[in-house]
Amino acid sequence: VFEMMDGFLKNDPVSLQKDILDHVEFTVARSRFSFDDFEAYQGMAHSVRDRLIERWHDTQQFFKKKDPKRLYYLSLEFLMGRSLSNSVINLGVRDQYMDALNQLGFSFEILAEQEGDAALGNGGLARLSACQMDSLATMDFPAWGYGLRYQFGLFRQVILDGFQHEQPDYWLNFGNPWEIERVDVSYAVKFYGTVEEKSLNGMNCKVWIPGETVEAVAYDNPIPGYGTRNTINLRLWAAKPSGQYDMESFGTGDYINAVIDRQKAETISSVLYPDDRSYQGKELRLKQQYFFVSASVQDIIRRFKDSHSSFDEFHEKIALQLTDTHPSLAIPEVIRVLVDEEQLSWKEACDIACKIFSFTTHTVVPEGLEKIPVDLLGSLLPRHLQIIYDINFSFMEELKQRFGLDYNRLSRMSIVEEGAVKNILMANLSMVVCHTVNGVSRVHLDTLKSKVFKDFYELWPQKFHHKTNGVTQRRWLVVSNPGLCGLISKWLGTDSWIREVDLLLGLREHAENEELQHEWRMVRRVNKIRLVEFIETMTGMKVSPDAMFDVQIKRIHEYKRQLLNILGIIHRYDCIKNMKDSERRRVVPRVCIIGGKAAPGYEMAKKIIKLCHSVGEMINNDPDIGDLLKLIFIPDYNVSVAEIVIPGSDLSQHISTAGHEASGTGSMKFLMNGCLLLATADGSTLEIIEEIGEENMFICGAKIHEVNMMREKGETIKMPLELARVVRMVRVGYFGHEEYFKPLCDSIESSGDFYLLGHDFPSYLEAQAAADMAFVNQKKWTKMSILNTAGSGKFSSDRTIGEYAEQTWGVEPCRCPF
Ligand code: 26M
Repeated sequence: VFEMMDGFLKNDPVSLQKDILDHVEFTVARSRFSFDDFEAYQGMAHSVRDRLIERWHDTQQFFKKKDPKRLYYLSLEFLMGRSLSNSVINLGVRDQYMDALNQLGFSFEILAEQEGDAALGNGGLARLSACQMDSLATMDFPAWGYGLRYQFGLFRQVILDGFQHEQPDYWLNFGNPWEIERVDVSYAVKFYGTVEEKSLNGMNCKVWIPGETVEAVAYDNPIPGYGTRNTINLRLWAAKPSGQYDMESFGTGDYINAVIDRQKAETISSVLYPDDRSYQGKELRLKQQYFFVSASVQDIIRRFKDSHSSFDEFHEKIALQLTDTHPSLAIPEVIRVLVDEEQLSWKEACDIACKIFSFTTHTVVPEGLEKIPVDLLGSLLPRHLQIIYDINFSFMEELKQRFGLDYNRLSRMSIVEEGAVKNILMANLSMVVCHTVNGVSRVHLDTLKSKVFKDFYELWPQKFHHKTNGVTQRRWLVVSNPGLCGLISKWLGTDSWIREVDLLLGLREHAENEELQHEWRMVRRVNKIRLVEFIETMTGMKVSPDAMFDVQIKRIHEYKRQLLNILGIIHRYDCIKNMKDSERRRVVPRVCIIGGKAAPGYEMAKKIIKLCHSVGEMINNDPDIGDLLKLIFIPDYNVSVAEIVIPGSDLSQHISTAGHEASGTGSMKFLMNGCLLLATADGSTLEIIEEIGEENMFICGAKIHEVNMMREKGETIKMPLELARVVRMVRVGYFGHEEYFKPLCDSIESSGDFYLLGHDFPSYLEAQAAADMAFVNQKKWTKMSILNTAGSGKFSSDRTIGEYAEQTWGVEPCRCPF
């Protein structure tokens, strides 16, 4: 069926056309003479898939031959979004496919929109994992990702009467051309049971007699690099009933029930937990974590043993990166396999574990750290609990040696938290065993050292590092903003910045060039019009592209302060209402856009969404206001929505209470796309200020040390009048639902204003006014916009991954020849 050249699939438009049609006929099973957009998408996707598989094979064979140190990237969440555009761009065959499709009478853009998002994650952490996979592939690192193949990804958000409702995400219902099912790659994962002591060759051994077995089946997702043949693997595990034991059935009823019972095994990988805040001690979540970890560790050890006869070289060939503590059961699992199954000594196993594991934490608050009730762990994984106790015993001995009998310190640092319910603290376990812990921005590392992990920092300062997050310019510029991309390449005289992002700096010298400025505005205008059309489709609202598009899109959280944004909008509305006509003529028209999901159990976040709708309802229908102000809530925010919204935004908000956002990666995507930032000095925005200068941003709010001081002193400030006024409007029911909104008002006025909206409101309004002023001067604005893109190089995940590879993992590129 395939047209080959030199043993490779051919990529000229004629071959691609034939290929697409063959897939429409034989894979999709439609007539090659009559098929719709979705079928065309499927045909094309399968043709792209063939090319991915081709390179994936070559890469894996090459890695096998070279046997370099490999990185295994373990994450319970990956937010991959769509794959079609990204794949053809990274494979370098976009133009050829466009030609092929045009000749068939289809449009590439329309086909790309047929694809649904792969949303196997919640937010920042999960999208970071996806960006890092792209960089690992592009930079030729011998890496593998491991994750869970949830049957239901992050819930779909439906808004009814302004309230969020959650619906299941049936992302696999129409098939998934981007995965390869490996029925032959599967492992037994065991749960429950007991541990017995046995004597083996005179040695005292622990034997785990499990009570339940579930099968983990591999699904491989090829990740193509850009400008390289390298295509790495993201292996996701799905749970299936184990085929290990034949069922004893007595009569039909038992047989039927036995089959139904076994089918329940599949629930383990059925649904993603939609909370990106805290651990809740749920058994199913713990099962997911161990299921994923156990399958991955078995796979890694099997691959190692394929080409090595002892474990001497294990740590020289393998680095295991834990994305937060979610996969940290990998630590006792590796030790268990080495000791119980491979007969290594306890010391040998622990030494290996200490050399291969590193972890990155993505939280700032101690409440965000993961805890597992000892009873739960002991019943689900009895042997692992023993191993954790043994690790803790040695660790406590080490601490006593070092600090003497300082019981307070011992209890603070213990992996076992004593109390009414005993817990295992996964962060402490990770701290003890991992050779490195990374923060996700410089200030995040400071917080880890001085607060969350203070004791551990005193003990092991050399373990603490940071790798400021980054995002991939392939997805966030090349895929999502082709217009700007073309313009950048034209003015730099090269498209090499797609692999070497620092070249973007070259735009600086042209920032005031009128021709570039004009073209820059034109491209941005086209993107805004695309966003206008998208808003109309999603919400039925018509907005004007002449207005300033002011955007805040991210998960809804109190600390991210969407409430501050909405209260600011009410203030703006109130001001405009009270203006004379002459003043109104000077108002800069704004379209305020908010989007994001609230965790289903997070009541305050859900109230913020409703408030946004109620305020929007009033403002958008006020004939007094017209186009001067609009408030739009974009429903069901996800990766592909971000790809449309970010390139079309003028101003974006990143206004977390200082000290609460570990990093934040949305800001980086806006920065690259030439959108200006209105931000507090927190997480990554502090480093953005260093790159582009304070004069090119709108900064507001308390600084981190001020927040800390105010909290320590329990200082309460007097509510600023402007804030008191807008809160009052909400309180007295100006926007309806006064009972429902009361807790929001109370959080500011009666419960100590933990997130400091009162303190930050005046400077927030000032920053907003400064943005208005700047927008009036389009020359100045465009210059700032160009400087944003020019200064965004540091925030590429290529830089982040380069640092991890060199400083944390010790892995080197391994480039498959073309
Ligand atoms: C935990 C237990 C049960 C279910 C879900 C969770 C859980 C899942 C995701 C908890 C937290 C999760 O993610 C946290 C997260 O996304 N953190 C963000 O990470 C980004 C990448 O480093 C940073 O840029 C953000 O600042 C940080 O909030």
